[in-house]
Amino acid sequence: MITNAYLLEVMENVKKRNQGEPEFHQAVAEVLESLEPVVAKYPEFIEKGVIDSIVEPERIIKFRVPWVDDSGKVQINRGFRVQFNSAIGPYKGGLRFHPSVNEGIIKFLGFEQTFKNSLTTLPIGGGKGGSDFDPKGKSDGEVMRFCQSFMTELQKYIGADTDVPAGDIGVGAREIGYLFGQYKRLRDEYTGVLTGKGLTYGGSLARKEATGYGLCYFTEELLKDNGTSFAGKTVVVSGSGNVAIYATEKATTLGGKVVAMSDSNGYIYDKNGIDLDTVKAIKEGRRGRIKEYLDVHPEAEYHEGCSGIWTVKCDIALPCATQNESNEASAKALVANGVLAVCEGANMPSTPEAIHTFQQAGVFFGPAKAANAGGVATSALEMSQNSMRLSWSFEEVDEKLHGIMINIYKSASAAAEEFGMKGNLVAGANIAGFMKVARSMLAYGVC
Ligand code: NDP
Ligand code: 2IT
Repeated sequence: MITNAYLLEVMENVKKRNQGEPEFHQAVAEVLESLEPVVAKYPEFIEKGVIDSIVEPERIIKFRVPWVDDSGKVQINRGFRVQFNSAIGPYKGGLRFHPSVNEGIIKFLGFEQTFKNSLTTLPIGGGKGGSDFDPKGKSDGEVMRFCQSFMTELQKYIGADTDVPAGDIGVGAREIGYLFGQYKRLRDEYTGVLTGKGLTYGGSLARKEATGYGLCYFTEELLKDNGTSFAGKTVVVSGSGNVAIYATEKATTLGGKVVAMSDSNGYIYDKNGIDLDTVKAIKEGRRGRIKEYLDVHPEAEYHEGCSGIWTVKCDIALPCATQNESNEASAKALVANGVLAVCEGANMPSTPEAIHTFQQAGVFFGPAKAANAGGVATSALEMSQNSMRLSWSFEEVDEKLHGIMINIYKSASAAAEEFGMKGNLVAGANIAGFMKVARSMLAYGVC
């Protein structure tokens, strides 16, 4: 709960100014609460207007995206780019294509991205974008026409030194290819304007794996600091997209056994451990549904509905699907089943009540901003390679990613301790991410 009168007023203003955007309010409330001891120690962040500024996006771009479907009908979607904060570098953050996308969702993601990107220690500001377009069930031609139309408008506002989008839900290698191709065509420019690109046209090795691998490197460090590891642990991973697949791969390599995964229809449970090649063939190969896993592994179980996955007994839970996918009831079920650690691969997958439940029960909790920062960190490494016009080996990128994730754990952990909240990585990540952005904003004066 926020108690500082000034921070309470900032929160009220955020609610007034951003009505009907509960996810954005949720993300801001969590950060402001974490900042209470920071503004007590450094009142200049209030006096010089940094707190008021940091909750207001620098720019919001909203546009119409017209495209023609396979039957010849004109379809209209809405596109967004929220350029949240450029204090420490060009806006950086993914694009999400999902029917649930609206301005509030993109704002919450752009806000969180600002602190996450700061935690990586790399020079990237915060931004996010997307559309309410649903790539599910669309042909490649429809997705291409949509992406080309989306980029025709977005290209006016982005650039390698201005704003560098990437993937998120519903935006993977296929979409990035269409988007980059259209940018290049319109601007006649071959620069690192997007990340997550294909390896033949400027992509970085290990970017595809980076969020999931980074999540497990972070989790391993948290476990190590508490005298344990992935070895021999039972793991549940929600989702079965980019983050979930590579989290499952790395958790398995580190000695864990992943027994459940999901999509928005339901979850699979395989007591023998998930066969990831089958999941990759279904999801990366043919964009199928997770229940098709049973066609290959009839001994596994499929359950309709996605929240049931949190009732599966496990030592480590890695939510990797979407925001607020784990609520108080899910958290209580995990705690009752003896969960040891919960680390967030998705952005804001746990509700505030779920986080409270984990913290009260002494569960090691790794918040999204810190735990899933490996994807954007590796995007920044892709930007470095593009600027140099050179590329690093998989091992080189993976080693840098590993070092970055260890460092993020350490700085979140140290910040929590410094401000009297030892072990509270939610507060630690928010504070550590805030300090660099806030000090830069102070240096710029009012701007
Ligand atoms: P993908 O599109 O590759 O996969 C998303 C997965 O989550 C799918 O299994 C999808 O199921 C499921 N999902 C999506 N929306 C919902 C929903 N409303 N309810 C239930 N399940 C849902 O996306 P990513 O793996 O890239 O992203 C997953 C999460 O990780 C997101 O929160 C994203 O913001 C975050 N993230 C991603 C990064 C990246 O580099 N890609 C970096 C850091 C965070 P279905 O197929 O049925 O829709
Ligand atoms: O939420 C995220 O950090 C991402 N979707 C990745 C953003 C990026 O620019 O790589």
